[in-house]
Parts: sequence; C-alpha cells; structure tokens
Amino acid sequence: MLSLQTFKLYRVGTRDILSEMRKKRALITGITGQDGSYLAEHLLKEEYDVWGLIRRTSLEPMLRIEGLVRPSKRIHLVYGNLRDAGTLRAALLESKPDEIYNLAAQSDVWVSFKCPDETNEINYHGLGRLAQEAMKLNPKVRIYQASTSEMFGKTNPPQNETSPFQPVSPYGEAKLRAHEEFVKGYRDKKGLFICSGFLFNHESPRRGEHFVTRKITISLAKVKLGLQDFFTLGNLDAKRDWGFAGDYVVAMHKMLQQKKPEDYVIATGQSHSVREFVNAAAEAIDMPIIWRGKGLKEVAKTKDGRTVITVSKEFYRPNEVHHLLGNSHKAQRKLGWKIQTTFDGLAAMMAKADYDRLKKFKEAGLI
Ligand code: NDP
Ligand code: GDR
Repeated sequence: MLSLQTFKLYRVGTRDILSEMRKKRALITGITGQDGSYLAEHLLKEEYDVWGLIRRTSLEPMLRIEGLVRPSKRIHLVYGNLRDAGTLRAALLESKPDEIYNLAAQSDVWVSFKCPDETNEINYHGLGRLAQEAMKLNPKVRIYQASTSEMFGKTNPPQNETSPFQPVSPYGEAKLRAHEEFVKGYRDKKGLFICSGFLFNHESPRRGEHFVTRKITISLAKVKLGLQDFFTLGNLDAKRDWGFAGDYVVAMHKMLQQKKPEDYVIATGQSHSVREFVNAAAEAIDMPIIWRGKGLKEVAKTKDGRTVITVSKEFYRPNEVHHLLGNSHKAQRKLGWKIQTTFDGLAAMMAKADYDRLKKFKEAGLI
C-alpha cells in the first residue's frame, strides 16, 4: 500500500466501532487547499468519516488542516496524486468512500497560461483517472467535481447552468473538457452519480496568497504596518462574483445528497471590480485610499499622499475574463442553499485576519 501518511485514529470500544461503521465515508482530493480544509470541517460536523488525499510536497502540507489531524477529530490522510492512477486506486481501496469530492487542481488561471500541459494533465485527465478507478471499485459512488465559472469565460453575465461555455484560459478549457467528458459523459452513458458545481470565485483568510483578494489583504496589512511601501496589481477593472469559501462547501455537500445528480451554479449574484475589493479591504483596516490616474498610470494613495498601489502589465493575463456574475437560483430552489456572508463582510474578514496575524508577527519580532 502506497501510504505516506495514514492516520487511523479510532478510539477503542464497541460503541465507537459501531458508530464508525454507520458513518458515511468521504474522500476529499485537494484537502490541503482552501476549499478542502473548509469541506473537511463541514463533513466532520455532519458526522462523516473524512479521508483526504495528499501528495508529496517539499513543504509541510498540513498548514491548513493541522487542527483536523488531532486524534479527537478523526481525519485520515492517504497518499496519492491525480497524475497517477495507481496511487488513486490504492487510496480508494483504503478509504472506501461513499462520496468523493474532487477538489484537487492546478487552480491558478495565470499559471495555466505558463503551464498548460500540467494544467490539462491534472484538471482534465486527473478527473478521468479518479472517476474510472472509483467506478470500478464502487459503481454507486457519488462524485462532486469542482467545475468553475472560468468555463463561462467570455459569455455575457449573468451566467447560469444553461449559459454557453466559452473559456479563454488553459485552466478553463481543461475544466470544461473534464466536465463534458467525465461529468456529463459518465453520468449519461455509464449512469455514474457525478455532479459539477460551477462555483464562482470564493475566498477566505485561507485563500492561496497569489489570488488577487489575498494578495490585496496581505499587502495592505504590510503597508499599514510599515513592512512595505507599496504593491502592484494588474487589471483593476476585472469584475468577479466573490463569495466566502465556508458558505460554498455546504453547497458541494448538498449536491451529493440529492436523488438525482445535477449541476449547479454557486454564486452570490453580485459582482465587484478588483478596485472595489481593494477599497472594501482598506476601509476594514481603517486605511482609506484615493485612486488617481488611468490604465497603467493608475495609482492608489493614502490620505497623506503616499502611493501604496501601482499597476503593471506583469500581472495582466494574455486573455482575460472581464466579468463574472452568477445566477444561483437553481441551487437556492433545489438545494435550499444561500450565502451567509456579504461582499463587505468577506473583505473585512480577510483584511482583519491578515492585519492581526502580521501585527502579532511584527510585535514578536518574527518579521
Ligand atoms: P487550492 O489551489 O487552494 O487547492 C488545490 C488543491 O489541489 C491542493 O490541496 C493541492 O495540493 C491539490 N493538488 C494539486 N495538484 C494535485 C495533484 N496532481 N494531485 C493531488 N492533489 C493535487 O484550490 P481551492 O481550494 O481554491 O479550489 C478547490 C477546487 O475548486 C479546485 O479544483 C479549483 O480549480 C476549483 N475552483 C475554485 C474556485 C475558487 O474560487 N476557490 C472557484 C471555482 C472552482 P498541494 O497542497 O499539495 O498543492
Ligand atoms: P481567478 O482569480 O483568475 O478569477 O481564478 P484571481 O484572484 O487570480 O484573479 C481575479 C481577477 O483579478 C485580476 N487581477 C489579478 N489577479 C492576480 N492573481 N494577481 C494580481 O495582481 C491581479 N491584478 C488583477 C485578474 O486578472 C482576474 O481578472 C480563481 C481561481 O480560484 C480559479 O481556480 C477559479 O476557478 C476561479 O477563481 C473561479
């Protein structure tokens, strides 16, 4: 068994063993990522036996899920990689999931222009390998696939389940191929219970640091704490429908509890520009800013006239999705799902978390 780190943390005693036997088992790929960590917490609350697929990394991969691998929390980790069918088979044999949440991906759109083959290998072929191995072991398994609003690409907003797909990045294209072939294809032709969530951007204090919202909240905190003078962004006019990741993982779980497998858009129904996110985050840490100039010459200044944000072509994409705005009425109606966190609430949550964290580091002399 190719198991690098497997945590089997059962307490002994007949009552515990019986209750373990009744629990549903879920395998999460991408458990070390933003969504994986929130979903694992949600499924533990729902009394699942939670398993997570992890891959070899040079850094400590447990950062976001440290609290979940303690004995009382009972999370199990199995080694595997979406690029390697053998490891997936072994992980599935060990975890024996009733439900699989495929969150693992090369999830960075900008990086997908630099590494299109790797993106395709993980985001398209990865789902194929996983679904094929899973079906062989348990034809009744239920699979959630992390599809994305990037698949709508240049289709005019608002986008819903019937909107045409027009991806403009290798990331969006690979996710679309995976959806067409392995979600729609295997559902229609092989009767597999598999659903796509077309999730619009969702963020949190655990968001990867290269995505724009987190880059903004970390950089604003550093500027306010005097740790850096300014930072640089790309396209400030891009509009996204930004929600809170903790709200979105609830919808993933609900999709797999339905009688029939279907696809759902998950979104807030409101969109904001990158510039508006900066304003909301800056307000939240009491650092109001004023914008001056246009295009690549645009800058943001503090009230005392210091330039804290500049714009550079370096952070523009070869091909941009200009405006994403989701219509999630189907999910609201059929899943009874709704957002709990507003745009301003999300920006404030992230900005304050980064400011408080970095302030503590600074006071402790760690940065
Ligand atoms: P993250 O980038 O935070 O997490 C990606 C996860 O995938 C990490 O756990 C990473 O592991 C894992 N992974 C990457 N490559 C492999 C591989 N070859 N084999 C196994 N695991 C791998 O993404 P998010 O949590 O933000 O997103 C989760 C999913 O939802 C992704 O599929 C993403 O494309 C999709 N999505 C996200 C949206 C968002 O706004 N967040 C919106 C719509 C869709 P490691 O820690 O080792 O790098
Ligand atoms: P996105 O998220 O590409 O929508 O993909 P990202 O936060 O990277 O970009 C959002 C928008 O901000 C603009 N932008 C910048 N982006 C980054 N990263 N860095 C910058 O400095 C910057 N300046 C402006 C971008 O051009 C873009 O328009 C995310 C990922 O989570 C995907 O996995 C997911 O599928 C989609 O959301 C929905």
